[in-house]
Amino acid sequence: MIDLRSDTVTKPDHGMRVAMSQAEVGDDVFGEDPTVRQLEERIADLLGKEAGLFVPTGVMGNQLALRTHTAPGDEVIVERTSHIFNSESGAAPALSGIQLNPVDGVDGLMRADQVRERIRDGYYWETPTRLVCLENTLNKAGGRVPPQDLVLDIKAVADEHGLAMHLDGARLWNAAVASNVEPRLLAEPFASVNVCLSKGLGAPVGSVLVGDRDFITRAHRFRKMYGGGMRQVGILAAAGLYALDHNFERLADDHRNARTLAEGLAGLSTVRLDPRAVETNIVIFDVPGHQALDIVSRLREAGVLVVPFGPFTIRATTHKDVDSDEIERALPLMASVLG
Ligand code: TLP
Repeated sequence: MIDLRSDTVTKPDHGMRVAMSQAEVGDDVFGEDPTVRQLEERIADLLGKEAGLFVPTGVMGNQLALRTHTAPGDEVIVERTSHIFNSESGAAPALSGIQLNPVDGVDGLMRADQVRERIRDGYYWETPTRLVCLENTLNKAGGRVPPQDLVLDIKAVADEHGLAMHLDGARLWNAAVASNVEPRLLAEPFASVNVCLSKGLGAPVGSVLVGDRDFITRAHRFRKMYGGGMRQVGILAAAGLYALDHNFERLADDHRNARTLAEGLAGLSTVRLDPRAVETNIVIFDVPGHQALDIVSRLREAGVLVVPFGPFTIRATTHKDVDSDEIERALPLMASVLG
């Protein structure tokens, strides 16, 4: 099977497992795990922020950010296709008592004037806007990297209204490699950023939420409240440190493989896809007139795993555990279903 369902399906390699087995550990609830400290400080530094907090998942990192930036009854502006709005099990209203205000962007991108129109800070009967969330890369928009000038335009509007910005940077590493921009520059406009170690970087688990020291101190309390206080978790942090050392630059291979896959798929009669839109490791394509679920199960029979991303839309994701040979092998298998 060639597994292109997600970049979350990778398995820790030998080197990563050795690093995990040798990690120095302590009880992180007592703040005594040196490997966790090292990971938190390293990622905070890479993203140009004062402090970091190791959390088990991207969802927890995002939700801690929402909880820490807001109070119950507040509103947060998001883009309609964002992960926070669509794929976090209703956590924002359930755990923070907040309302999400979704803006319809184009290819996952909101414009600054759309954000301005949604801000409510006038009458007391309105739901006060507190935060604007962006995503990089844009998962549902096929791994696109939001142009930085657009991010800065939105930041200017947020500043005018005294709003903080949070970035769901689950795949910020991919964005940095694809655009050849330092992660800290991409993180700069945001008060808080969550980055994942368990996506393209290939660690088995873990995300890190970063921000200023006061923000992280408050998020730390909510992490405990959400049941995310972990103990000798340096074993997992070690996988993250290893991933940063060994799997960061190689993301460029995943991007090349995604482009090859997209170019091959674009030539198939059933597929609608613009390969030029593939900037990172995600390939989203439409199969007009066919049910995505049906095509996904036929592709499985042919030996390729992908996921449905809409009634007529499918996502394939490249990652560390599929090399260029497997992409070349996947294409004729996919053509046997889609050609
Ligand atoms: N995304 C997963 C699925 O939930 C769709 C995937 O396979 O892409 N933000 C973004 C942009 C994400 O894509 C994801 C995971 C998360 C947050 C949540 O991360 P985890 O799964 O670690 O909670």
